[in-house]
Amino acid sequence: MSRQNPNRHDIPAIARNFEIFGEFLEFEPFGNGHINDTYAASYVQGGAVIRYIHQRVNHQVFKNPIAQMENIQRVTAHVRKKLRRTNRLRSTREILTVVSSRAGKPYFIDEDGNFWRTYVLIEGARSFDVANDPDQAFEAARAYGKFQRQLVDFPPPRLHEIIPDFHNTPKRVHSLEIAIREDVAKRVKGARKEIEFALKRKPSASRLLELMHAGAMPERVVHNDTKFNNVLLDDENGEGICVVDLDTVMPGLALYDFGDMVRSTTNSGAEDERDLKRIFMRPDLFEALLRGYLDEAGAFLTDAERKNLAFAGRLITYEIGVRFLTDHLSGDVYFKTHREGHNLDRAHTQFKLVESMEEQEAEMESLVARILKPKRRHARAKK
Ligand code: ADP
Ligand code: GN1
Ligand code: MG
Repeated sequence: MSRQNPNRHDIPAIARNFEIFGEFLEFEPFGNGHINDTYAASYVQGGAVIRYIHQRVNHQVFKNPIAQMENIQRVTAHVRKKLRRTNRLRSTREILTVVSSRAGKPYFIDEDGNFWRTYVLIEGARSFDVANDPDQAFEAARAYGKFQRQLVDFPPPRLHEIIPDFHNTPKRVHSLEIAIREDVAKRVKGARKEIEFALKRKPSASRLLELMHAGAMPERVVHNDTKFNNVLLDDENGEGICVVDLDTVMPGLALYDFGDMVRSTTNSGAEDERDLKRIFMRPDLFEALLRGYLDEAGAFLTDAERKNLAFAGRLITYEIGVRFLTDHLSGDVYFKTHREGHNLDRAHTQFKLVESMEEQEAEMESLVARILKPKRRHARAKK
């Protein structure tokens, strides 16, 4: 099992390698991400306490952190330029800010070969693992939609593909099949039902890729990891103010982002809830996501993208379920786990959610159709 041990890293020593002025006060592990080791550290600068995020990049997952930081810097610079034009005060609150190392690099490599980066910590806002109400879902989706919109005119060269085939669902299923065949952790026997569920749905795994290859869906610069807890909501007014976790920002489909919003936000329970009776797709949250996302992305989405909004939710939920199941069968080597069978529980929950979306397919599609329908102007109102 992989766990985060807060004493594992000498954060004050790491922190000294970044361009931060003032006295180091304290640090604590931060957030609930499944991949990196994230810490919030406080400093006293000129009499005020200022916080930064220090983050160890998981280099097992991200094999080329230098290319990753290049992507992150280009993307954040592009968005910041736009923010500055409208409101300079928001330019370090609505997009991540990378803090340079003392050597002038956007990262620092420690003596154990760990790769560290530092961000300005965005204050007065937080992320949630589970959405409480439609307002939160709306705000999160609007923030992710806005992020895509801000990147619609992102200039060449093409961003590095940080993890190739990250959302290639058929390849994810293929990796599952390999894990079943190899059965390295001897867990196949205990996961028969989940395996059967996953393999039965293999035929629909390639729909979005086929549309992309047919030219109906454009490649865009997208976030690729639009989990509900990767967006910060303002403490005071609940507004979705900043999208974080830019590790996987790279070329992809707009619907990968919408799909993962649906997976992580419309769930009636936690991602790893064990009591499956509590898991279903909440249509009120789905509707809020649609409205929030389309508020920003409605202006640029193609017809094929619009028509597949509901399908994308089911596909990405299935895909992440397949990934959790694969990791379980491989002995928990990718996602952080905090208990025995954690990845299997997560897979279980994702598949229950897929089932709930299958049952509510007609309702989801009609919600999409209703929201996309152009508002009819009252003939006389114009006179
Ligand atoms: P992981 O890749 O492991 O998911 P994240 O980059 O998402 O790591 O960081 C983990 C959590 O830390 C996020 O979900 C968010 O709550 C918080 N976080 C990350 N960066 C910032 C930041 N700059 N300001 C405030 N909170 C942040
Ligand atoms: C990981 O990093 P985090 O916790 O935001 C994963 C996503 C999965 C998600 C499932 C780089 O996201 O792809 O959808 O867990 N990130 C990576 O909760 O693999
Ligand atoms: Mg995250």
